[in-house]
Amino acid sequence: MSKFKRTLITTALPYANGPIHIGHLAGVYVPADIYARYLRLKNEDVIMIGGSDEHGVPITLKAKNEGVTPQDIVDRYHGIIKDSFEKFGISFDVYSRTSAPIHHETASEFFKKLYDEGKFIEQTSEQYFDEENKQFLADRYIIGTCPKCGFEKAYGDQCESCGTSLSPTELINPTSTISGNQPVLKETKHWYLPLDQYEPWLREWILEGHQEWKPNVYGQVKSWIDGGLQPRAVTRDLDWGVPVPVEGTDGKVLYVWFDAPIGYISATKELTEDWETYWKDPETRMLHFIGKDNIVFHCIIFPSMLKAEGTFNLPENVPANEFLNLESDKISTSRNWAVWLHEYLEEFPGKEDVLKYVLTANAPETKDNDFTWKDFQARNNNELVAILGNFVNRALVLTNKYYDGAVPALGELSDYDKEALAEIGKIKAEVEKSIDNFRIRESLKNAMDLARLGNKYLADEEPWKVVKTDPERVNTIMNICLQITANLTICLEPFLPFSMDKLRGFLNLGKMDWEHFGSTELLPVGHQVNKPELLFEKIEDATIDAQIQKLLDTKKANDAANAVAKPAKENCSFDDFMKMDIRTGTILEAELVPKTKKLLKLKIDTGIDQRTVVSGIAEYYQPENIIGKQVSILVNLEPRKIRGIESQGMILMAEDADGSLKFVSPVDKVKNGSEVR
Ligand code: B3M
Ligand code: ZN
Repeated sequence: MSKFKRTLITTALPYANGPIHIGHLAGVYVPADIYARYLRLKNEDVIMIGGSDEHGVPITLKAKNEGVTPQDIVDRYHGIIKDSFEKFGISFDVYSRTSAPIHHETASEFFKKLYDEGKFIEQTSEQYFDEENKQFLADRYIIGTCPKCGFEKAYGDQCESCGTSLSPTELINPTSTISGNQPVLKETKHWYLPLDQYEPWLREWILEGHQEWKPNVYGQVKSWIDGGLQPRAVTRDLDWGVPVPVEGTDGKVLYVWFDAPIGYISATKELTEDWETYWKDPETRMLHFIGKDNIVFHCIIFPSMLKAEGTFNLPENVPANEFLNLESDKISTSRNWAVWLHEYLEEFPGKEDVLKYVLTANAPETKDNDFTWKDFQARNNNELVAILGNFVNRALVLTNKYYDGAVPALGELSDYDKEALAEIGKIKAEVEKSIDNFRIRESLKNAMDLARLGNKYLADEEPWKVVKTDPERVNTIMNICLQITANLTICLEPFLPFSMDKLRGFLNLGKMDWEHFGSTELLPVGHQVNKPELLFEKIEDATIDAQIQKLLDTKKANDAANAVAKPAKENCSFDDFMKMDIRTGTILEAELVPKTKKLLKLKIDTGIDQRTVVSGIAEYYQPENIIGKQVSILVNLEPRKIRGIESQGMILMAEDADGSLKFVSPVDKVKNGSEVR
């Protein structure tokens, strides 16, 4: 492995202010996990670091909205996130959190060292201050009118209506969301990392020294550097975070993007006393797995911090991914447009590998990609079931049938046999080449070629026919199929760890290192295999339709929440209004109008009489649930025939934003026949 003896893999620390979704998994954790498992199979020295990012303003805002402490929030989501990772088999060597004392200590020391060595510049600026609550306001705590589009609830850092980035002082009529008052500008002192001073070094280190980085990463870094780097504040006025370790700085904490990457160091300390070997020995290779929105922090800011500190290694590569969309729409927590991992785990038990497979096969490595449920189903049914599952199942079933499960001996090899066996080694080389270059998506395709090879070989050789004419020949065919199957357990282990574990169980085989991949003698003659179960099962249309419906419901709910009330109709005269005779009445009977889905036939006690009304509410109310309900009814509407029934009046309904109908009833019971005016 060239000049490196070991690898430190870091994975972006998810914010502990919500659960995680498929976008996180596809962009960061699945590729990192595949890579780490691959290195472990090669017996390399590797550790994979993860943890929750538990500081930052969004967490304090959420806590405030819910009336709980920030610690309550991060405890809740750290638990949910950690649990989802475990169940998906993301193989962290440590999963830590930035509210841990070891992290506070580590981040604090790191800052102090740079501070003592004069690596920061001190700068005083004016920032908004809430006088009532005696606190400086983070950008997100200030709302006001957007100077660009006039939206009245723009945040201090961004207008969510037109997307413009803002600074708080650009807002018209700024208001503190804490007190509701107008904040005042007040001087405050902060420490800045002078990134401008690191620019020449960054150019040399990345733009010249790391041209092998992925084009999306390299390109983004280059455009940041070419745009000119500015000093970056590394402290904030906030009461949640790592306190600034300097006298007289009460109410100030380290900026979340200063402390979070140091979280990788703290987590390593939590894992091993030997943490310095992983961070400082030049023979350690550090890799940051992240999503594209984190590139500047991992390629420019954190390396500059490490450079300033002086004793740490720099990342050797940052294989950042683009974004995953969901059914052609950007994944969004606030719009609930996501496939949440904790929900998937409940709805698709035992199918963790399937999701990992689909997310890898469709990984947003070089461009944004789209997750669709139809594609999920197709990849499961046409690839995992029809190719991989089908091949190994037939290989094992036939071995049990012809040989009672004992591996038969190879006979004389045909050219085709030799070709098939040689192909195993070639596939291994392909997988290695792509995975070593962080082309994980391609490496999965290469790995699946082994299953394709097996499937094709078996279909071409047709042992179930040959057995009738040349049973000796079948020994060779089945031996080759079984050797391919055994190789699959190594080849696909990094990608489908739960399934390969199962397959090893069917084969009655232990876990093998990567170096054995390619051998055509993994299963000795006479080795006893077990009866197989299905490795993957078909996913039916109904299951997929239910998921699609769930998303449609989300869309509908979002549309409803965003809908604005229709403008008022033209004025009518008081006399016109008084022509309508609206009364209260009680539903006495209700039944579905035969052969319809929407109509109910109701019998209403109007106080004046009992009459029949046909109403289009059957989608919203069950007949048996509305008997005895008091409603409002227009009693002097001309009778109309609906489906052959004379309807004498109209029940008043309020139409909700999603189109559903609700009764307009008196809040307190009144006498039937009371006039509604
Ligand atoms: N929590 C941002 C994010 O989740 C941030 C990553 C920190 S990595 C040190 O996108
Ligand atoms: Zn705007």
